[in-house]
Order: sequence, then structure tokens, then C-alpha cells
Amino acid sequence: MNAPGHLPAGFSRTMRLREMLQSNRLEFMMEAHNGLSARIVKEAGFKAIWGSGLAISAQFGVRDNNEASWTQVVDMLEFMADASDLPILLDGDTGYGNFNNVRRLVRKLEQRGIAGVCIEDKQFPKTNSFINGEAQPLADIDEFCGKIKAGKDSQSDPNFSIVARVEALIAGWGMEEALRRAEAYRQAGADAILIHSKLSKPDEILTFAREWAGRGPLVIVPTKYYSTPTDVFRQAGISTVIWANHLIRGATSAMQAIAKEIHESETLVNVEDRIAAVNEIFRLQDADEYSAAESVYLSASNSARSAVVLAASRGAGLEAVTADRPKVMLPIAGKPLLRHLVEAFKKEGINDITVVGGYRADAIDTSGIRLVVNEQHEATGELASLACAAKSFPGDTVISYGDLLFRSYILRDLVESDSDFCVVVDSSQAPQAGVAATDFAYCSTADDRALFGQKVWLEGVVSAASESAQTGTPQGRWMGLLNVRGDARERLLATLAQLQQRDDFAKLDMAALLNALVEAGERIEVQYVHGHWRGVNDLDDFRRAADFAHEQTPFGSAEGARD
Ligand code: SPV
Ligand code: MG
Repeated sequence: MNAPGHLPAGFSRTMRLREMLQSNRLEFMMEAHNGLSARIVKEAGFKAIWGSGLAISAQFGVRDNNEASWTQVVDMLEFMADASDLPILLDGDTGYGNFNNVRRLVRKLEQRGIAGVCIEDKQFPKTNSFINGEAQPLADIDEFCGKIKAGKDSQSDPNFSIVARVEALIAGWGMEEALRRAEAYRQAGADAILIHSKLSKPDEILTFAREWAGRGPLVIVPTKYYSTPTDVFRQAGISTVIWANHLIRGATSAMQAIAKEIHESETLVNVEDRIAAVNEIFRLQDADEYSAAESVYLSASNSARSAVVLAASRGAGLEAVTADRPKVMLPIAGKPLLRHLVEAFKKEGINDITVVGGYRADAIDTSGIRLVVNEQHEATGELASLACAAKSFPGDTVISYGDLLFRSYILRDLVESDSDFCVVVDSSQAPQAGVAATDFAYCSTADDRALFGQKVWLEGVVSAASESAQTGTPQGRWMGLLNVRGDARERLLATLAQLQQRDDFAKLDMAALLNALVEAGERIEVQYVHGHWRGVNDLDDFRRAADFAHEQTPFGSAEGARD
């Protein structure tokens, strides 16, 4: 809730800054020097930002001598205004030139949503007031009043504020000169006076405030007289206190300590828990908003595709080679089976890859993938693994067995299907007498290898664990690839949730899901292939897989060379 008299965020930034300057409460502004610090100032609860010349030049790594051009400063302000909706008062130094530069500056600041500018009565190019302040020449009073007038005349928003900064005390010209200048600037149209001092005690500021006697808002920068209790400023009738450089100084101390620690220790382990988590940076960047917008504005065809790879099993029949790794980590032609699959996905632009591990998931190479683990893998089947990844596929998704090798056109054609669901069926494979049926598929039309342009639909799949209502001879074998498009994902997850209610859910496999989708009336397109892929189900498959993989390796590549 806003304190009484505070203007809520719905009011324009210029109105809020003006109200702060004019209110009879003591107000505070905190320095920011880039988008991130502007956001941090807002989250800390401040109502306005001081766009400090010192801090902005420092973060650029240059001196506070107008070494950064004014347009570079204004570009940075734009990031700050985007990152925080607080009013920003720019420390505009001398206005970067004469009256004409001030006019253009004010117009550009208004265009970028900046609420006001403070200009100081020194000469361009200025030097920071705390560096040999006495030696710095002051501006001619009339010339400076002309700048204030020019600025006020060129603002289009009546609430844009121009604060005139009096440097007479810093430059050693005395109290009388300071008051004379402040009065002239007030009459020229300044909305507030910033009276600056480099003493370690607030004495001259308090004297000035007493003599000023409330003729207009007074702004102070207590960097040097920081030990003064804040109530002293309140009682002196100060309008606004600027904490002018404390975030850049805080960031500097932290960066120095962390850089030193990491350099000396050659490890991150000592600093990790003492610095902002990477997720905190993402939060400050509003990464979640991006993800939400992506799902609204990116059409399904453009949105990032994802893949879920079922890789929880050790591999029945492969025990001899899987003591220390799951089946997907078996080396085939010089790299793990999973790597072949991941590379195939990446080649198709599928970069969001979730692998569901289980048996020896610790041995899975996680580069380029997200690993989730089915902790119940020993007692559960494929659907339990798929359920572990249910949150990991936001849009178009390929669900894949982990033990596949295939020619690249198979995946390309699959993801290009415009059907909600699409599976790949190998029409060259038929059940063999005496061998347990695995993923044999019943389809609306058999593959006569001239089906171009005609859609074929899945009618059921029979596996070792799942029956199908279909009987007779299947038309081929489901390869273990299912593509799910856009909104169909929700229907797939709903079907999965229904199956989860069944007592035998732990045993269910992908064939059960496909059958349940068919029973629910979903149309699952079949794309036939005739060979061109391998599954690795036993030692024989494992031995033959290397030959297949070598055949897919580009000519001339080192990996393709047989030994
Ligand atoms: C700034 O923050 O850049 C200021 C205040 O101008 S001071 O450095 O105190 O002059
Ligand atoms: Mg400054």
C-alpha cells in the first residue's frame, strides 16, 4: 500500500518525481547505473532512481569527465527505464554543452521516459566534484540560468523536472554565492535546487537550508557527511536525499573479492553459496515472462521442439555389457548410443531434450540434455518414466526409445507431419514364430510402398506387455518414435493421467499409451519406413549397430573411419 500522499505507480513517472520533490516528507533516491541495478533499486522499495554520472561512467570503465558521450548515457538510461518503472532523475552534469544541448537533452530524455534531469553550474567537460573541487571553474550565473530556461521551454510534459545543482560550496565560493545562485536558478524555473557539499559534517548544508527558508525543494547528496543522522535532514526541511553511488561501490567490493578468491583458489566452490544464484539473475531479467510470451506468440511450427528419450532400462539381454551403465550409454561406433540419438535430434533443430534415466542414471552423459530420473525404474515401465518427464515438453515433442539408431530422413519426415500424433512403422518387420511380439503395429492400410500422399492410421500396437484389440497379421513394427504436436500434448497427458489410475500402471508401456489414444478416438498417423533403423535389444543388435552407425557417418569424417 502507498503511504498517504504517495502517488501510486499508475501515475506517470514525471508526476511521481515532481510529487516527491514537492512533498513535505523526506524522500530518498538510490543510484542505479544499468538495467540490473535499476531493477534492484525498485525491488528494494525505493520510489525513484538517481542516474548517477559517476556510477554510469564507472560501469563503462571511464572517468566522470564526460568521457562517455551523452548519447551513450541516454542509451543506458533507456535500459534502466525499461528494467524499472520508477522515475529516473538523470545526473546530467553540465547539460553536455550550452543551452542548445540542454534543449536537445530534455527532448531526448522525455522520449525515453526519463522523469527529470539535474544540471550543475560548472563548465563542460566537468570533473567529479570530489576531485579537486575548489579548482573547478563555475558557470556564469546568467549563462546557467539560460540553460535552465531553455530546458524548461523545451519540455513537452509539464511535469518533467529540472533540478539545478549549486556547486559554489564545493568550489569554495562561500555561502552567500551559493544562496545567490540558488535563488537565480529558482527564478529561472528550476523545480528544485541540489545543494552539494564535500564536508564530512552537514554544517554548510544545514546553514544553507536555514537561509533558504523553504523557497523551493532542496535536494542533497550526503556522500561525504554520511554519518549524519537522517532525522537531521528531515528537521532541516530537506526534500530529497540522494544515495549517490552506493550500488556501484557495493558491486565493486563484491566483484573484487570474488575475482580475487576465484583467481587464488582456482575453484568456484568457495564462492558459489555466497553469490546470487544463476536463477536469481534469470528472475531479475524476467526470464519467466519470456517463456510465457513464447507460448502465446510463437506459432507451434516455429516454437522450439523438444524430445523425451526413455532411457531408464539396463537392457534385458544386455546384462553382460551393462554392469556399469544403462543401455543408452553403450558405445556404438565410438560414442554412446544416446549421443547418436541426441545428435540426430539436434540436426533436426530439436535442442530441448529430456532423457529419463533410471538404471545407472549417474552414468548418463548429460551434455546437451536435461536428465530426469525415474527413481522407481526397477519396479515400473515406460509410462512411469514418461510421466517423470510430463512437465518437460512444452510444445511439439518427439517421444523416443533411447536405443534407436536411424537414418536422418526418418526423424525429419516424422517432425514434418501435420497430424497431432504420428508414429513410424517399419513395414519390413513381421512377427516371427516363437519370438515374443514386440511393438507390432496394426494400421489402416498395409504398406505397398506406393502409398505416397495417402494417410495411414494406427489401429493398435501389440507388445510383450500390452494387448491390442486387433487380430490378424500386423502391418509392421512400431519403431519407438512418436511425434506429438502442439495442443495434442494436453490430450496425451490426459490419457497418461487416466492410465495412471490403473492398478497395473507400473507395468504399462508405450504400446498401452498408443492403444489408449486410439481408443479415445485420437487419429495417429503412420509413416512407413522399410528398414533404415536399428534398435539395440540384445547382444546381437549391439554388435551389428556399429556397422549401421558407421554407414550414417559422413564421408571423410574421422569418426567415419573404420579401424
Ligand atoms: C554523481 O553521482 O555522479 C554525482 C554526485 O554527481 S557526486 O558524485 O557526489 O558529485
Ligand atoms: Mg555526477
